[in-house]
Amino acid sequence: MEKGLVLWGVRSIFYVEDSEGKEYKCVIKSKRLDSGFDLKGRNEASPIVAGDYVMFEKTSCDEGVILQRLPRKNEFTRLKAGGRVVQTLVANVDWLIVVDSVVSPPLRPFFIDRCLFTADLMNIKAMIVFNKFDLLDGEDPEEFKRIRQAYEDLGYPTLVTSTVTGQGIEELRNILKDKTCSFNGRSGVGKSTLVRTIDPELENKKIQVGEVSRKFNRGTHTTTRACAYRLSFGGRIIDTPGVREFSVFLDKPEELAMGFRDFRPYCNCRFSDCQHIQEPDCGIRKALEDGKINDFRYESYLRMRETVLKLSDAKMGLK
Ligand SMILES: Nc1nc2c(ncn2[C@@H]2O[C@H](COP(=O)(O)OP(=O)(O)OP(=O)(O)O)[C@@H](O)[C@H]2O)c(=O)[nH]1
Ligand SMILES: [Mg+2]
Ligand SMILES: [Zn+2]
Repeated sequence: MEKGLVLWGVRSIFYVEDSEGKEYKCVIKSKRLDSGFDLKGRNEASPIVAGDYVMFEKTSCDEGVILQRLPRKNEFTRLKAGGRVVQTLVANVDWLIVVDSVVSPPLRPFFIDRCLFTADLMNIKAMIVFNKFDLLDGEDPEEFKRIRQAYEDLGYPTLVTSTVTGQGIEELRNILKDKTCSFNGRSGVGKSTLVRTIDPELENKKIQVGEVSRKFNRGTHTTTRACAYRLSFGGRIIDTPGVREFSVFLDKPEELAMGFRDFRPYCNCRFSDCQHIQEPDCGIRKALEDGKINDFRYESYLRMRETVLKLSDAKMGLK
């Protein structure tokens, strides 16, 4: 039995790399592998994901059996299927890199905020890459600058990149070097293109990139499974499939505000169960009026609250 790293998996087959960098096509030994994750009555999409360390046994020169999943340092998890399924997208990363595009598909801070919220909840360091900066030509960069600065002020490092002009690519390489990071974000923002641009030596991996649909101005879900790549300059990058919906793994809406870094100092409302909507003496609304909380962050809070309410209703329906 030896330790291996899960590079990618599809259904019940997982590709595991041994300490010498050799890949083995593995299955899980028992029918169920205890994940140890508190699922709160939900199902889990897969107990093993890219970035997991496992104990496995080689059964031939390129096949093996997974016996155990080792404890995770962290995991990036969302709810899907109307809140009934817990899906871990990636595990054991040093940095979660939320990728969004500034244009096409248009920038969506509320999506970034869901990822950042989850990263904070799961104790993962997170940063933001704003890709496709070449397309910002002629657009209003003031609004973008304001949003970027807001994230910097919150303590999330940001980087502007373009795979067309090469802007920010060298900086990105320096960030990734000798670490394990993952690219997460919506479909079509350029995660896979960034992987290919960062390390041209991955050419033989034939990483697919897709078009952005003209009709809907969104990606076409080209990458279908998370995959860890070894970078030739040191480190690993995990490319993940773009997700359309990202619901936070949280049951109670009243826990939501505390998960927003910028809200925390102002959670001193008159009512301890304040929802920060229209209650009197609400610390959050006051901070919003005083300009201490950004309007787009409050907007994200409202949207996430709606989702959490809807999903906890759906979960009630299950019982
Ligand atoms: N103009 C411009 N286009 C880019 C840039 N980066 C990526 N693209 C284009 O964006 C489209 C989508 O890129 P992908 O890399 O497939 O996006 P993805 O985030 O991996 O999408 P999924 O795999 O579906 O999650 C492709 O047509 C890329 O050529 C960029 O910096 N500038
Ligand atoms: Mg992709
Ligand atoms: Zn309040």
